[in-house]
Amino acid sequence: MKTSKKNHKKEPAKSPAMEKLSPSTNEFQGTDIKSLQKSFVNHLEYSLAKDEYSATKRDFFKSLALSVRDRLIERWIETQQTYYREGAKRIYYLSMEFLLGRLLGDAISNLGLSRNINEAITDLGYDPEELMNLESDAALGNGGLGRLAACFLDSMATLELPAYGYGIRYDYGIFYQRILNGYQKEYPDNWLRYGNPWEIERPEYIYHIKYYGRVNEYKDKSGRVRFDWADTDNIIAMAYDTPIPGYHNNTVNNLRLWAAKSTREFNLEYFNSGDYDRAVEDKIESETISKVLYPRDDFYGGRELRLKQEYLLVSATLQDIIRRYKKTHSDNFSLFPEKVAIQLNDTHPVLSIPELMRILLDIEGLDWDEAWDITVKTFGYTNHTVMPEALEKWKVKLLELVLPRHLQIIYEINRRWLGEISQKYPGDEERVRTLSIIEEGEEKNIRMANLAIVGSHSINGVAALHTEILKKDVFREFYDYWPEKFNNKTNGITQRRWLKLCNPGLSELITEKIGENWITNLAELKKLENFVDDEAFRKKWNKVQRQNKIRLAEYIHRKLKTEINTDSLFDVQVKRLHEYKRQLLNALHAITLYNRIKANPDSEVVPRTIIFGGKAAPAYAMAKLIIKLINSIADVVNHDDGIDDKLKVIFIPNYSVTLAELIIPAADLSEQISTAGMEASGTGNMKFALNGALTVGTLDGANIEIREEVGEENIFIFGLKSDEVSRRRREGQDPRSYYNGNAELKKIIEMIQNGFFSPEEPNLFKPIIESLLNQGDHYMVLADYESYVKCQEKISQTFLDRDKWLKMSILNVANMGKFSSDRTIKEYAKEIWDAKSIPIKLPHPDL
Ligand code: NBG
Repeated sequence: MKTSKKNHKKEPAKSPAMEKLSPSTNEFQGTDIKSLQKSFVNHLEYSLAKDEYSATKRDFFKSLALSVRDRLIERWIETQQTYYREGAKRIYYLSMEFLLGRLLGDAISNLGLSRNINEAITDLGYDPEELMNLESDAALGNGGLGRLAACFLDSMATLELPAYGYGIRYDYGIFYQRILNGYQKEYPDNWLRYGNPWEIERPEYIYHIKYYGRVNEYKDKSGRVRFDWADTDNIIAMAYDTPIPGYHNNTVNNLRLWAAKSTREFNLEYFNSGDYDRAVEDKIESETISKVLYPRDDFYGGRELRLKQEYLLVSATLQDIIRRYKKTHSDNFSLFPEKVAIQLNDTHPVLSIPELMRILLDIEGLDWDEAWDITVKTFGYTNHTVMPEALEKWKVKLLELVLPRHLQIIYEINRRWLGEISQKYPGDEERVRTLSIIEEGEEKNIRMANLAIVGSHSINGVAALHTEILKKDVFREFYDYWPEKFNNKTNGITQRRWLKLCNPGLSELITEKIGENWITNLAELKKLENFVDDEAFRKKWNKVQRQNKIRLAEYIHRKLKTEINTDSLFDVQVKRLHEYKRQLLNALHAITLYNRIKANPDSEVVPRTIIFGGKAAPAYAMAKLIIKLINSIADVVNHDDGIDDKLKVIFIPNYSVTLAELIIPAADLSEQISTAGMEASGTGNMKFALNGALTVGTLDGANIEIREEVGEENIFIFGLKSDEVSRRRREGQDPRSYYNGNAELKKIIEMIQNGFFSPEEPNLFKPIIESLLNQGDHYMVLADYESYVKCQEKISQTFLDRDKWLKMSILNVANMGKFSSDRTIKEYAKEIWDAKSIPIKLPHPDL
């Protein structure tokens, strides 16, 4: 930032001209209604060049966003200056994904401007909510991992931690999903089409990023062997900054996203010889590096472009971190780990480890041992999945081509590491093979998780069970060697977005009873337990939930033209489509209910609306087929006159952060039914429970800890446990025995198999049946079917007792304190980063 270039030890002197414009007289800063209106009108005219006749609704949204952004700027600058002045230890959160969603509502709420903005805009004759709905989602992430990063940014700013997010500014975020004829179709998410009012372009922060080339060895003046990475193809990384305000404080942290730019607009040689196309080709090729987010989570693809993306993030970020460090410490790197903590969000940014080594060795001239000591003390690594297909490996051949110096460094790290363990375990070759960073074989691979563990001082899982699985199974040998490096940090969510913002009705009701401290201290919710037996309170709770259900029903009606029964049990599963998340099990249950109603048309049933939402990776054929199956079931069920409004199946297209904010507060039941041992944590589970939905779930991920908090009488648990799943997988199971042993299940499978749901294409769902019956049913869908259906029966019975259900709902909310990302971040700050809060004082506190 410009101001930070000044001498940060003194208050920067203001020129007389600046003095005149100082914020205390600056109308753009005022938070009263008149000043807000003035800002709004000024932006419309002077930033957007529109008048009341030519302005579109989107212009009004933009003017509003820019007016709110103005109110962040002074705090933003002051925050950065304070960090310099105080010599703060900085936290850097490196992530290939930030699933931010919309930012306007969040900024308004965190600034405490909700009431005044509402009045100001309404008074001008516009509907603030309508304007806010015009903001497009910043959807630079796939699912839980990206949303977690966004929740963490909010918590770090609220806790006044000197933190920076670093990521990639993809031109296209996660694809837009439409459902056509029951099939998922992907469309580009052109989220920047109308500009992005939040980001500030920083052409002054550009860095060269090198690829390819070769490594030259030479001797420096003192005769030491050094390495130089030369003849590289270069591109430029350019910074775009987004302000991240804390809640009701003066902290505004920075999220810096990198875009790839060509080093030159044109290749002049081609241009001069008349080959215009060729001349721009280079530029286009360089800039594709930050074009698009890879739409797979829990899966690693091994593509060259993805490797280049990862290195773009890593190289630009480390150059930026070191530039900032040197401003205060010049080239004294011994203090680096005391001033810098870097958290690696999964293995995606793990090239940071050899990159920091390269900078310290080749550029700064440190020797290996010193550089390595600094590196290990600086990095922490968070693992987010145990699925083998998700653990990144890069082909040695590819690395050798794209990042030859890094490959050398990784080899040297591994040589020293293997030396260390061979000493500890002489002759134990099997163990050495497992611990090696290099996977031997026909094609050699670099195992990025192993590199992460060796190069970090902390390795954490994201829920208690997950961390145990890492220690006992996935990284067992590492845990044996370094038990002290491993720790758990159970995920959390920010209550500012996931209760206050998305569920204003419930928030107000809660605040009315227990005050508003829960907004920054979620444990306060415990006080709600005092009102469980208060009938009037329960009535109000019920009313809020009803209104949320009506709001969702209206959306579904508008979008899908399907009428749903708002008295029915809203049974919701929204999340990425994955076999391990078992949307299929839920679909089998839907068919079960359908068959039961058909068999006994006159019997009383608890009406249900089963709602699905979620994207399947475009290349994940099985997940896409499951979407088609759900929509085919919906087609049959929703058009069957005999079913009436006893059962509806709904697939809401294009699940996103913004849709989550609409759907989650309307749920009665939250489906968290992954195969035990496979969902590292889950965070949707927390969002639903915080909004009063009851959970049906397996003992997986954070479900286990949710059960601990809310009590087993307030959650519906079913199914195999994770050790039972492992045992069956080890010893083999016979999925057919479940099929033969349960007549209802058998009938369902046969219906799918015989084309009941796909009469035009009877074999359409064969791959699903094959995976269940003939390929071992890896995800234990059949094994868990019976226990799931029984559990669902109990849920329906409970739903009939409205009072009981409401009490359970209140008790769930009351006991969600643990699952605030504020709690998670405090643990990271204390146990991994050793970082302290730095409150920001504004130079003009009276504003
Ligand atoms: C996901 C897990 C979730 C977990 C989030 C956030 C990846 C690789 N992992 O269970 O599947 O809640 O990470 O930790 O996206």
